[in-house]
Amino acid sequence: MTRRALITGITGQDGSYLAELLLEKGYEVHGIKRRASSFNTQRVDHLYQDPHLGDGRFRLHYGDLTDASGLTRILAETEPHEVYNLGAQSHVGVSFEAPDYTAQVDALGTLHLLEAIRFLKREGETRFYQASTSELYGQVAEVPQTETTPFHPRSPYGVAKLYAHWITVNYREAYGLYACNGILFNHESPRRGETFVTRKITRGLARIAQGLEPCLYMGNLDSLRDWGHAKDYVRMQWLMLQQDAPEDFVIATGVQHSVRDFVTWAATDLGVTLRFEGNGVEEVAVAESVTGDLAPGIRASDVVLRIDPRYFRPAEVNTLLGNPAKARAKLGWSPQITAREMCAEMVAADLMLARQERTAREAQ
Ligand code: NDP
Ligand code: GDR
Repeated sequence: MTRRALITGITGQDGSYLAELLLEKGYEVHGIKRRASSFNTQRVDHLYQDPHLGDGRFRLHYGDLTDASGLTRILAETEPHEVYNLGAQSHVGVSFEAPDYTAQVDALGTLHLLEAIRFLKREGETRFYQASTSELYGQVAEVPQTETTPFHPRSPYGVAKLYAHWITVNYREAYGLYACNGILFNHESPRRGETFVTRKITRGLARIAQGLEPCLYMGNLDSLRDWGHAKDYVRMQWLMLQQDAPEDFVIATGVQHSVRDFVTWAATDLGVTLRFEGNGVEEVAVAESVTGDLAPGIRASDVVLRIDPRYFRPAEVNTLLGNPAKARAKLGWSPQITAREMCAEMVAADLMLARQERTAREAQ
């Protein structure tokens, strides 16, 4: 029998990789996309087949996590065996500017899905995966963080996700739903949204290297994160729903780096050695030497990075480091791609895009 999955957030980074993985495994994949005034399906366009021509195993439905009745209808129509709730207002910085909306989508959106699953009672089990986050730890009380580390979120995003986390646990305990949380640490890829720090760095420096922009403006360079690759992490999302009993798992690499490290790596991959000068908001990064075959952007002695206080957050999560021991022991999972390798992949992808844009501009 063909298994059916429903993915919210299918147009996002993780949703696109998870859809690919499930299609490879033979699933029928249904995804929820939001109505937007311009195209927002670029990350999954390569999966789309004309339902009249292809095998129709990939289908998109209009919906929104704030629209409970719409979600219930989609669940009733698609009758999924597995629901992956990846949809969210997922930007921590933006959540300070849109706290109410973030709560509606990230907290109540999760409740809407759980309620729909509980009421519809598909014949056989509907398993539920919740995209929980290391942002729950916030002001960390323990290093490294495990499934039992206390939570202290530091943003409206983190607090909304805390509700989503506990309502998932609650529906498991109260109604016996197969529902679990993947507490995922930061994971990135060439498909990462352009305003998250890793992609902002690889895209920004690649554009400077191609002469498309003069300078990259950043926030807190001292922030420490445990970065993995999204492809490794979606494998875990699927594995968590294949167990005999539902459980929550931390997914992380167990290795930590600073934002400044990531800037240095990306510059190195572009053939640029950086020197950091100054302190706090006065800090800048200067290109000390340039060896790459670059045109016509960075020259030695150019300032390529400046601090802009607007990118500091009202409350920061300074350090996160996960311990994935439980996932390793129980699910046999370990990440295959290091943060350094991932940075090189992201730089190569962004350099290609920047080169294409420069060529297009020159042709005008
Ligand atoms: P993205 O920001 O790339 O994708 C978010 C997805 O949610 C997009 O498809 C977006 O649609 C959709 N979405 C946003 N608002 C709504 C809404 N109101 N109704 C329906 N869908 C909506 O996130 P990621 O792929 O990086 O992350 C996936 C999930 O994992 C998120 O829940 C995130 O919070 C969580 N997470 C991510 C981590 C990471 O490091 N990437 C780590 C831990 C947790 P659109 O394309 O139209 O904007
Ligand atoms: P995060 O990711 O907040 O950890 O949330 P992000 O990449 O936005 O920030 C990581 C760290 O970098 C610092 N930083 C900057 N961040 C951004 N976005 N832009 C900047 O210019 C900048 N300069 C420094 C931040 O202050 C922060 O400390 C991500 C999201 O994917 C969440 O959805 C997910 O839950 C968590 O990861 C785990």
